[in-house]
Amino acid sequence: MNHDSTKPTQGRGSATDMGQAPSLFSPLTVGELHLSNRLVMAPLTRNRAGSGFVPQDLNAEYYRQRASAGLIISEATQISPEGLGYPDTPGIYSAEQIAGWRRVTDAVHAEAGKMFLQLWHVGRISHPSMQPGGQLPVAPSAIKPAGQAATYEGPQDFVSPRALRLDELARLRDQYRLAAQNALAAGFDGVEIHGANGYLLDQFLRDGTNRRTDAYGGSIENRLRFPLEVVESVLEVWPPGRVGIRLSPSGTMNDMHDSDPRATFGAMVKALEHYGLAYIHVMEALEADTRHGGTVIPVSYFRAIYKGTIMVNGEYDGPKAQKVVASGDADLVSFGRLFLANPDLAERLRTGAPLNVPDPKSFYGGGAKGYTDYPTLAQQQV
Ligand code: 8OZ
Repeated sequence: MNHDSTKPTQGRGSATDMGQAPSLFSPLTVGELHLSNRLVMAPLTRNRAGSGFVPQDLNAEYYRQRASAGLIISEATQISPEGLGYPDTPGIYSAEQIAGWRRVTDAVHAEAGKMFLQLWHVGRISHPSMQPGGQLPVAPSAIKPAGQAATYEGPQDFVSPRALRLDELARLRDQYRLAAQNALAAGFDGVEIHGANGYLLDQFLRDGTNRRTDAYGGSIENRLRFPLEVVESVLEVWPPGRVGIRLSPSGTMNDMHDSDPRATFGAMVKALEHYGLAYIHVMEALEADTRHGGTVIPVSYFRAIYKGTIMVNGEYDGPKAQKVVASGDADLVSFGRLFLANPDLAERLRTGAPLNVPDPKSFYGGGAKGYTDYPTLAQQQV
């Protein structure tokens, strides 16, 4: 193993390149960044932004505590008021939000951490009560998701969204570009485009949600068009080595379906290769996806297609993460719940220390409890 190496390796640290299997705990150069290890804090919605969807000092403290991750990806952050779909998620479209995020990035950088902002538009996964002027949420096509939106008044049935007109897509691309610009002003090290979990870009990718008959629907090439245009809009602001994108090829969350996910996401990943992004972030099937009949596509399917850096996510523990990195099927592993409950997760996994158990009751909303009060090993040993 390569635990002692301090020299970053460039991009894919395959076993043959290095003469030995890469370790989860060894540094890696990812795009323009030198990461101190390959453990990433996954984006986690926590619904604790302040009024105006502005990050607070409490949020800065939460991220600061987790700065020993090789990279932190922020919670999903709406790019515009119409991108909102849940209570108290932060935004990146106002001066106050930029200033709030600046406090977060300053806190993470003071601990030598690195942090990307996740750019998010929920599309149809919203509700008129969350939308400017009570308008309908927008989506590629007017197809109502099964289920309920999480509104300020509690769960309410989803509505049929309004299909975006062709002449509106430029406005949305502008929102992504402006949000990317704001992320730069807020001091982030890069951005991750949220293309997963049934939100706007995923709604364009899959044929269960995209029934458009114009250049943005129908063939796979057409369904990829808008998400790839968004990538290009973000690349007008950031160099490719500071941009990632998250995809959920096996995901069923938010009532998602595709008639041929291997073909759809295989084509997407192949198309992304051309841009030379920092990474693609691939979610594998979760237990719930398997239960809901999702097509299980392992990350190895994408490894065979994509030459760049791959981050994998999906209920990984330490040994499983080490195994996938050593195999070369992924270069980075992101952890959600484990990072939520273990601010010093990298240290705990490296030393095989016991882990704090996450408490689902405090995942979404609330204050410091279940947010900034999970102890480090050092705090537990006092
Ligand atoms: C859980 C609750 C609300 C939102 C995602 C942004 O799945 C989310 C999310 C997760 O990507």
